[in-house]
Order: sequence, then C-alpha cells, then structure tokens
Amino acid sequence: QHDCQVSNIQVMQNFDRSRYTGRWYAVAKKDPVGLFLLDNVVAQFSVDESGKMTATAHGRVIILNNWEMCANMFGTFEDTPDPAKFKMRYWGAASYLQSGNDDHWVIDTDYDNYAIHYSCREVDLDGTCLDGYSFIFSRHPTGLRPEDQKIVTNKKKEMCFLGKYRRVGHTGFCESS
Ligand code: FEN
Repeated sequence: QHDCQVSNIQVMQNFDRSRYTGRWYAVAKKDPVGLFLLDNVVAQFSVDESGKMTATAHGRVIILNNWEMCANMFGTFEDTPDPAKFKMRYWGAASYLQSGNDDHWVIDTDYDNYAIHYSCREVDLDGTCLDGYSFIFSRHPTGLRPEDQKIVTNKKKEMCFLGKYRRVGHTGFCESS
C-alpha cells in the first residue's frame, strides 16, 4: 500500500472543487527545500464562473534583516485528467517572494473539517519523492477534530511524510492584511 512511489499515492476520489472553496487553516505542514511560509498560513479557494479554481494564501515569512512580513500569495490551477490533481502556478504580491509551478494534489478531504494536500517537486530516480511539501488544513483555526486525526495520520504514512510535519501556529499575525 505505501511503497513511497509518488505515482502510487492515492488522491481524493470524485474531488468536488466547489465544495472545497472557502477558507482553510493550515494546522500542520511538511516543508520543501528552500523558501516557504513559516506559520499563520491560511488559504482561500475559489471557483470562477467558468469553473476554474484559483486560490490565495497568506503566511508569515522572515526576510533579510529579520523583517517579519506577511506573504500574500496567489495561485491558479490547471486541470489534469485526474480531478484531484492540479498544476499550480503561484506567485507573491511582493517582488521578493519566490514564484513557481508545483503539483497540487488533494489527497483526502471531507470538505467540512479537514483536507490533506500533497506536492512533490522532485521525484527521485527510484520513484520516491526527493523534495516535496504538504499541508494539513482544517476549517477550524483551533485544529483537527480527534476523529479526523486518525485519518490524517494514515494519509501521512501513505505519503511517506509521517514525522516530517510541524504544527502551524496561528497568532493572528496575518489577519490585518
Ligand atoms: C497553497 C494553497 C493555496 C494557494 C497557494 C499555496 C502555496 C503557497 C506557496 C508559498 C510559497 C512561499 C514562498 C515564500 C518566500 C498550497 C497554500 C499559493 C507555495 C516561496 C521568502 C522568505 C524569505 C525571503 C524571501 C522570500 O518566497 N519566502 O528573504
């Protein structure tokens, strides 16, 4: 079941992007190599009139000279044959923020409480993920319900990211912007 092959990771069946819209609080994250968001990560997903998915996200970053900033990020999603797998082009509102193009997979969600996101940036020669990131999202800023924690732990194992997550704190740092 979990042989850590990126191509064998199961994603959400019959993903419904309209039910996924709205605010999601990151409660845990597995970081990629390089620059990323530190904490206070909140994402907002939308679907436009043509059915295209877009999202915004914010999070705290510390730039040079130890300046604390709120990074406002934007993402547009390109569909793929699998409704739960997207290509996400992302960029920041400020020029010092890195932009890119990442896979964006929805591994599992109940739409009302939790969502599990996965992105592998670099697949190793053996088919495992060499550099990737993942967010555990909750509809509630307080965290996951106990009944959802079991599901999330199992999915972390399937993604071969168990033990690689950090809790994402919410102090309200980015709430004014
Ligand atoms: C996601 C879902 C909702 C939309 C988007 C998401 C992804 C966001 C990403 C953010 C990357 C941030 C970076 C920050 C940065 C999945 C939540 C868009 C992928 C790259 C610094 C830090 C320090 C510095 C300069 C820049 O560039 N941070 O000096």
